[in-house]
Amino acid sequence: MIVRRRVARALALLAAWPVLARAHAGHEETAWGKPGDPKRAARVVPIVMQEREGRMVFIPDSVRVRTGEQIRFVPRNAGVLDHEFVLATTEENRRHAIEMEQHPHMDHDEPNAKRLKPRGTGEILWHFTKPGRFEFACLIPGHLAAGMVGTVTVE
Ligand SMILES: [Cu+2]
Repeated sequence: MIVRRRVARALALLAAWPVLARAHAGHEETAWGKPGDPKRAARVVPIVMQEREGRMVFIPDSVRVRTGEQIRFVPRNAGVLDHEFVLATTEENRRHAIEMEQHPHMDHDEPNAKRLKPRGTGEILWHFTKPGRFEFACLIPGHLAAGMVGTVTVE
């Protein structure tokens, strides 16, 4: 009985963390699409992350996509600090950024998010199933404000 009660309490705690659950997209469909299928074709979009002239940037900082298209983002950290690439809605990323203020060393390695050390390269394979305006951002405290945000326009 006690064990069962403990399990119930653990499940209740998990349910109390919807912010984390939403921020870390699993394999389910989200408002901005879903993890891609590696067996299907994907367009490769390289993204460089770096510090530049007192700012922090993504190059390019805007990407256009057709609805239904799969994109293989290849973020590469060309800077001297850790950076991350988090693909989501603007609302989701702002909520997640607040979480990051409390846990700045969260090590993202999710279908929609990758944290990279200097000279590191990663891959985010994403299937954009709905039109809309989404974004990729670096949620390490201070980086978004320094300029690390880009847009994905799905038409
Ligand atoms: Cu960064």
